[in-house]
Amino acid sequence: EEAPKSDRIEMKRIHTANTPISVIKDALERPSQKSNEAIVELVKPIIADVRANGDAAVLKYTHKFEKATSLTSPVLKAPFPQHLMQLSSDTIKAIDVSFENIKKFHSAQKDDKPLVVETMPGVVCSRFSRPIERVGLYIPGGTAVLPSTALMLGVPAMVAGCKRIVFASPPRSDGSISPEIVYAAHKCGAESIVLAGGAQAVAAMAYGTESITKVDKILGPGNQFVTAAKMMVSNDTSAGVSIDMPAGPSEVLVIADKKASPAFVASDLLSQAEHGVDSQVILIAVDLDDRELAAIDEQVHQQANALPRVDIVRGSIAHSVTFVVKSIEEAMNLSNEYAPEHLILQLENAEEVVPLVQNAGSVFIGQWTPESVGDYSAGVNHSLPTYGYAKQYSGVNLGSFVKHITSSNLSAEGLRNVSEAVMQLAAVEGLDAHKRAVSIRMDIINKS
Ligand code: HSO
Ligand code: ZN
Repeated sequence: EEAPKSDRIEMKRIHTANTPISVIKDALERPSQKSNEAIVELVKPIIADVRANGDAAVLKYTHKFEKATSLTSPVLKAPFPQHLMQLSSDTIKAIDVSFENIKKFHSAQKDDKPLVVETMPGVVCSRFSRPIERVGLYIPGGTAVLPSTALMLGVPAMVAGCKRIVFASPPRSDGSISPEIVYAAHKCGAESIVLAGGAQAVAAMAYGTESITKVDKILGPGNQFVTAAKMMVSNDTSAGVSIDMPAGPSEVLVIADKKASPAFVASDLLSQAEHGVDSQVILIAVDLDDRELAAIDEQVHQQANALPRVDIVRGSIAHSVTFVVKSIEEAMNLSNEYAPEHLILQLENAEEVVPLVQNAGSVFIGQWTPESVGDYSAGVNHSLPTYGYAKQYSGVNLGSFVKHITSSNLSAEGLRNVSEAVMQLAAVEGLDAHKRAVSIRMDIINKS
């Protein structure tokens, strides 16, 4: 049965060949976010309250926002009781398989051998990494529970060797936390789970409370309150805390050619569209004709209507768009300009196109690689830059949990070799003590 026209779940379509650049640029804009200032005004007093009143303030906000009025402690400490991680064996298996793959891929990113370079004879520079000691990992609540996000943050923290791993996630109204998240936290060696969400959770981890560990870095996606709070605490030098990256709504860009299966293409678009009404999905169709485009539209409509989250999809599809372009090069130019969080290449020669990728969080290559595999189990991380930040940020990776320390080690010969350069530059800068620290040693070396 044909749905009435107005109920059609359909992306708008733009043929780039007969469309002004300004219209194309507009269509590539992200849906606008609520004004940042309004959010900051809401978040500020919450952060101040948690900072001043610790556990009591955190609990107060959890009672208020999560309606978890029975909760008497804002934190669940390890070892987590078995009855809080009761799961079906299928779910345990799924988490275990994903855990192992994520662990394998992130372990391969280790650089625990120091990098050593002799820049001049006797001048040895080196760089070595150390884990960030205490990390706070935020797992959003909201319309879907996301134990996969707990793995994407917890596994690299564990692999990196972070000493203290703290999770935070808003509890359900009965005060409990989903057993999948508790199990993931257990597998990653977390010391505790903060039972709070929003700005209050971020503030608690940034400053610490009587029962919540102060951390050195806070990672993880969240709504605009979480993002605003992360930005604010990372700007407060007295907190001494850093963050991963600004997070926005999820997005995918699919590039498809004539050979791509309309059903596959639609399923990929919808898997991102179901995340939230503010999600954005973009299709770039390379040289498809009207009949081929209609086949994809039809699949989007049919598959969307069969989804439990069809109402969310309706919202996100409303601000999503199909571009019809003439060539792969044109498609890649648009994609690089948009800098998608996820880029799916449903192209016959997908692998050959990868060198043209300049800006993207994570790439899914060929028809057998739906984004879902990366969201859960392939091993790559799903915590990725959104909102165009793929132009300058990497997704979460092992490096997000370590820092690098450099060292220099000079012999007398090395100091001799570099001394003139140092003393001359110190003189240019008028910093005599710097110069003397070299000359005082050179006097000794020259005497011997
Ligand atoms: N695609 C989401 C991650 C996710 N998907 C979690 C399912 N669960 C943002 O990259
Ligand atoms: Zn997803």
